Amino acid sequence: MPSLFDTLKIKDVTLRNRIGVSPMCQYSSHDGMANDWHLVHLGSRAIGGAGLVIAEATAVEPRGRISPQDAGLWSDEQIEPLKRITKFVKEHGAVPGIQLAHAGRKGSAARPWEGDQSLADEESGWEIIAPSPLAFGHKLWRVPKEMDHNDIARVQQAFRDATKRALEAGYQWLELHAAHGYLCHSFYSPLSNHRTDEYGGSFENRIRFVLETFSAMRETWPERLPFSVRLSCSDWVEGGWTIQEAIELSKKLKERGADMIDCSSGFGAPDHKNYPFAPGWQVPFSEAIRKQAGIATAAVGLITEPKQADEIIRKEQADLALLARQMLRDPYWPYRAAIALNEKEKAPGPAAYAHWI
Ligand code: 8CM
Repeated sequence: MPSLFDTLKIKDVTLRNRIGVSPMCQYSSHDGMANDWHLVHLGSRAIGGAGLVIAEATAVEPRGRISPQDAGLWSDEQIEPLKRITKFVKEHGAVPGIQLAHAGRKGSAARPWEGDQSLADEESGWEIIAPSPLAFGHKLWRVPKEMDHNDIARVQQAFRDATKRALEAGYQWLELHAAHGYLCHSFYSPLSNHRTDEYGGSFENRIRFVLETFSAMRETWPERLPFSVRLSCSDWVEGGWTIQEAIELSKKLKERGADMIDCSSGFGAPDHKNYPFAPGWQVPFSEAIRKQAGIATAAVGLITEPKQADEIIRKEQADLALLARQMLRDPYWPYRAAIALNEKEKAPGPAAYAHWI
């Protein structure tokens, strides 16, 4: 029976344990460039003992940023500061990962602590794109331009180019952000995709964009390195995307070379009143995809307690536990978890700390 402090080998990469830092937007970049904040933020969590540290949603083109302060990999200049971070993360025993993203119709917004609302052109906003010209709603009032076939090809090329840059920057784990109402999710959800061409309508057509984008990235990303896809496994809305569709999509991603599905949900529409927020609320999606699509999964969402995370792994509901907000509260969570689970020897800490604690 696997447990939280067992290693996890996927392709040529071995994680020292089953604890991952979920990608978390810092909204702290200038022109998409990483800086000392990102080094300290990600570096602390590597020192903190996680097996995998996934850098925040990183835009593949400027139009694909959520906010003006998002991280980016749309230019070669953005590689160098990331190299410093990946080197540090590796030196401290964690595997550096990166989540590549395009915000689609949720782009051009103020960062959360500045209101989360759409930014107008004169407030440093920009034209956004999506499968259909439908605004997200609530504070995100901007109406996106409907993508034509040129736009689709250009965005997919941007994902390919950013993948190449991620490899050059030293990342060893790639994730495609295909959840939370951003571009890929907005194609596969019937709520946001009203197209009548081959990218809309039937299930096969709605998943075409994410499958093509994934394949373009997989061709570029070395076969020996892991590649995960974060999905919204349900829209939590009557008439929206369902877990059955997410299972079918996961099977197709597996056939095309995906190594893991990172199982999240929702956030494709502004109304969250149907979401059953509770500890481990998205774990059933991970379990269903792991069993029914036969692919490794990551569980994410309100995982805070060592025993809870360990049980998810022991019950084989997921192969990896991703922690987000709990890692903001406590970068040293893996050490505390090792002590709580009587496995202190599996997480001794960096030498400069271990002797004293
Ligand atoms: C912010 C940016 C991008 C995301 C996010 C958030 C916040 C919560 C979340 O996902 O679940 O994908």
